[in-house]
Amino acid sequence: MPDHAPPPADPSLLSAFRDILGPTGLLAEPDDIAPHLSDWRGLYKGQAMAVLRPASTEEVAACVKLCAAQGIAIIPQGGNTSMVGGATPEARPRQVVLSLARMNRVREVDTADMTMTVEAGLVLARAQQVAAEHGVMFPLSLGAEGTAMIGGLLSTNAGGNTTVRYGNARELMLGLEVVLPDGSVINGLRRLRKDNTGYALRHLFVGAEGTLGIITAAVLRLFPAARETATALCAVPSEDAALALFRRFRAADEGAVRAFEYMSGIGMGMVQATIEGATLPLSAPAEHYVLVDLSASREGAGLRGLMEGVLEAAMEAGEVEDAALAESEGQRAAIWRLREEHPEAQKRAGASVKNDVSVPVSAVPELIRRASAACRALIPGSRPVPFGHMGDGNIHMNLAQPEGMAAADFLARSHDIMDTVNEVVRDLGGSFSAEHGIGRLKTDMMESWRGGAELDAMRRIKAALDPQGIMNPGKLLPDA
Ligand code: FAD
Ligand code: 2HG
Ligand code: ZN
Repeated sequence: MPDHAPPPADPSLLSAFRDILGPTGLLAEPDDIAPHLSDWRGLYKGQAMAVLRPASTEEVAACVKLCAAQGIAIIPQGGNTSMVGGATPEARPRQVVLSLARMNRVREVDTADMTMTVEAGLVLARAQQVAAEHGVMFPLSLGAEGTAMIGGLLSTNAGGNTTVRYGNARELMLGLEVVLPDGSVINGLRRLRKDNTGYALRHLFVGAEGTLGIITAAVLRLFPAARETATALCAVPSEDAALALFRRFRAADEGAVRAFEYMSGIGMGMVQATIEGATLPLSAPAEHYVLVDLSASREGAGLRGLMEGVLEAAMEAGEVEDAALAESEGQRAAIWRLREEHPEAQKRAGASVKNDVSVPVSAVPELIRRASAACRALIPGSRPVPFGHMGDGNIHMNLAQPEGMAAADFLARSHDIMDTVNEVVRDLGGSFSAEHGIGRLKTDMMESWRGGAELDAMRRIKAALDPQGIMNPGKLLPDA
């Protein structure tokens, strides 16, 4: 049986789901189910007897009740852009994928309270667009924003490019509606900035990766729209210079920095080699790059002057070799494209191992240097491709296969590579899981990073809310 073939379906069960969901709410044919059974990188494959596509919270609750009564596992799925196989079912019998894609309504936008109440299946780019139509902004921003959904973003506590200014998904959420593993519903769609009524249960579900319940709707925070921006791509001589530049901008006007992203020469080379129309707006390639994005909610904020002033001082200090300032929205988008195409370029350039790690911001240069050297020593010819959110300490310390090596041979070393990077991360007081989550990829690392009382408390929370273990089995927590 191929990996993605569903186990023999129980017709009476399927018809019970169909009664709840209607004919368009249930996928049971192998060809229809297949796209939901693997991840975007094609690293994981699993099985499911059906894909449930509820259109309302009531339908989600009814499906979950039925699953709980029948002991059927549920894999919640949003845009399926997880980097860690979090939304991909395992090869277990008796499980369903529950897709939130049809729950994509904006229930309310309130520009007095600066909140937006949306359903879990709303795609992030659409949330941004709706906010803009109301003259405000939803600031979460990442490469997968055209596909990733609010429920998935909250369930992974996604970070992205703007964490340095606005925080992670958690900081952008005020209230949640959640269907618990027994089918009961927590209606916590409150839009309060202060709400200390007992345990902050809403925060338990953020970053829980679908292991504690299903987020069906959320109250999100809105912000004033950006009325002025300034964006630059800088060539810098070293990782230390990149950090020094960040400190310069922070000292000049911390509130203006919307994103501060690091890229390596190798990564930029891959983007130029594999992505059509990706052109470097600088006179020569460099070993290190930084993308600085400034924004202000008021016109006449003088961001261009701020950008030029800081870059001039940095050039005098030898921290910047060359810089290109965007002169139009088109140029700004072109600079951002060089950054956002890094994951796709890596995918096209062959096999790679991802290490989504974080360290204190001050330790980023040392992380990049030490982890790169350790990886090269482990696999001669391999190419470190560190890039990411330098301003918040989160670097994607990825490793690309040596040219000419068989992808399978390289991927067989994945855990050695992750261990090698993580050793440096641990030494620098960092985390092995910064913004993508644990998913299927990293469960076996939980014991050594969060063992003892911390992991024990997590297990007890899981057992209390999901005693049957039906919510997204095999993810986040290692098997006891
Ligand atoms: P899915 O992949 O469908 O699911 C993710 C997890 O959440 C799974 O465990 C799933 O079971 C669970 N889940 C989904 N919906 C629900 C729900 N309603 N209730 C309960 N559990 C649920 N991530 C970042 O943090 N920062 C980035 O900069 C970033 N850039 C990316 C760029 C690219 C090109 C790609 C492909 C991915 C990127 N990601 C990034 C990773 C990914 O987009 C995020 O993890 C995102 O939050 C996943 O959203 P999703 O809707 O696709 O969720
Ligand atoms: C990004 O920042 C994403 O582009 C993806 O988090 C990182 O591909 C990666 O490793
Ligand atoms: Zn990232």
